[in-house]
Amino acid sequence: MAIQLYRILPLRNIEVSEWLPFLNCRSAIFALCVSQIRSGIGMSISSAFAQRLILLSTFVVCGCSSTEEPVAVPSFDANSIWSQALASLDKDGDKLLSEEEIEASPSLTAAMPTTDKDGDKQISDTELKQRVEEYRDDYLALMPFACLVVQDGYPVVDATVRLVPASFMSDSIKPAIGKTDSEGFTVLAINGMEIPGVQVGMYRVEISKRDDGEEAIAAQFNSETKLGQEVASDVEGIERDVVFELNE
Ligand SMILES: [Ca+2]
Ligand SMILES: [Ca+2]
Repeated sequence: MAIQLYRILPLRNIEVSEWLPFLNCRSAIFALCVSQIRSGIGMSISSAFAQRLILLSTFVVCGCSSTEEPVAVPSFDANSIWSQALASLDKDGDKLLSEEEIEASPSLTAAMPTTDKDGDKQISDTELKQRVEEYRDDYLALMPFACLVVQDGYPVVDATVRLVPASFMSDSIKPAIGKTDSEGFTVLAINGMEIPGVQVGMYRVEISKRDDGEEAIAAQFNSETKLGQEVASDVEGIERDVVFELNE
């Protein structure tokens, strides 16, 4: 019998009602184990309540049958990730990632506050491996991730937001995608998944919008993106909507 664990960090506009139909349709037996809930869950939760709540619950789904592959907790191989990071970023071959080398990776740049443990603006093997161990300790299959896309103070409507795993993590985690609504807001999901949520890890962010077949957003936000995002339970501000400002 397959058993999966989904620990869920709710964000604004993500309602429990969005998750329950998914879980019901794929579960012969459905058990909802609520831990660390400070008050009750209805079929929906208010925005304010969702914002205040840090760690909601553990869903245990047993006996699933579905054509959709279940989302497993990623298995991060720290040694492999470090080797791949060196191969793509360590240009001078000193087995240390310098500030200049890190600049080439928007995903690692975004993760510096949590990964650069000694604050010297460089990343050593110990630091990256420790961060990967922390991802493993999170033990999350999915984390809700919501964002706003803004340009010159206005929402960017109908833009596609992609979280693309860092090249050195592409074996461990999957890309996620979302499309902004009339408020420039979107909740991301792994490509092809109905259930919202993304995997813990480091991503570059690509934001694209087609107008008459032409890319309407500057290359520095898509094909040559400088945007990055780390997803993990201890990333500052992750429990709120992340704001991407497309100011050139
Ligand atoms: Ca180096
Ligand atoms: Ca360091």
